[in-house]
Amino acid sequence: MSQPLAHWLAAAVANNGLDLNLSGVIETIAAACAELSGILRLAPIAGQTGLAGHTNVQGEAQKQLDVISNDIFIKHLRRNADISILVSEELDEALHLENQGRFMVACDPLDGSSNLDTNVTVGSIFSVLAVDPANPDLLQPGTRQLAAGYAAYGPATSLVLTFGPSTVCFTLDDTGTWQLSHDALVVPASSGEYAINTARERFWDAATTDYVTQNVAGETGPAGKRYNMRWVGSMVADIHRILMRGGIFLYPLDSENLKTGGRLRLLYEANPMAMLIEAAGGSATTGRGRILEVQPDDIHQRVAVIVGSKDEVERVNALYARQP
Ligand code: P6P
Repeated sequence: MSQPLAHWLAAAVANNGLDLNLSGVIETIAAACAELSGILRLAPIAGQTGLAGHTNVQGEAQKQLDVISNDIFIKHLRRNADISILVSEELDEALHLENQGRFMVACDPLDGSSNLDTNVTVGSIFSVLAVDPANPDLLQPGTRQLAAGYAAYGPATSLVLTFGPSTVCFTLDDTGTWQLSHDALVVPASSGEYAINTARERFWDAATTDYVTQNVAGETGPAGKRYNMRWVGSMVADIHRILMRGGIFLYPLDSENLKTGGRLRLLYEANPMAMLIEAAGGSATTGRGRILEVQPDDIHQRVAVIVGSKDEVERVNALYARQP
């Protein structure tokens, strides 16, 4: 099956009407991720897994590699004349590149970086939207994404990508080439695996509490089957598992994060993951509506994220529907 990303994109342009410039944007992002992969593999030796000594717009302590990753994305994106805007988790404001291109990239250059010093899988998450460079609309709902994806820096380095109709996966080979490894990922509708940070149980709303309680009850409870729980603390790792074998990932609104609108960011975490999961046959909700239909009001807006196997997401939605 292996087929280089460049060949796969060229075939999509030739046979499926993929916009040539959009395919170029993906090649640019893929090159940034390939460069970052090489740096991450050697970071412990280079002494780069520590703190950078300042905080980002999210109020989070930045790691050296957060800054390095963001700089790598800026370097690569600036070289592509079709990309005029970068929204990054690591930048307070949108960065207007010197280009007059008609594409905007929203990204989390290194998601899960708090895991770096423990060598856990981390990732780069990205979303591509169309903009008028003269008057760019930064606050578009996820339904307007042209492409979305992530790189997962784990035992293998994966690039998972969608333009809408399907979700595909490439793996970085030892020559630095992305090779097609999965040509159509499908999230099974049913699953016995859920991912949530159970240390937050005291903050949960009734719907979340009921859902987890039902899962813990297993065969003897209303779910009527046994569940297992996984929580990596790195969204890319959890979502990759769900795309590979099913499951559900929950970071709901709770009594503590309610004041900030949730934990995960809409433009460059929730929306791209929602597009990937839906393109693979799964569902993506805030508990009160489809993630992709949320109208952003800020580039760093946070939102509740409940995504994965359709049957599981529907159980959660039914519990929210009963909640006042
Ligand atoms: P918690 C990493 O910081 C992140 O943004 C996601 O990758 C991850 O799923 C989540 O936060 C983990 O949050 O509250 O469990 O540390």
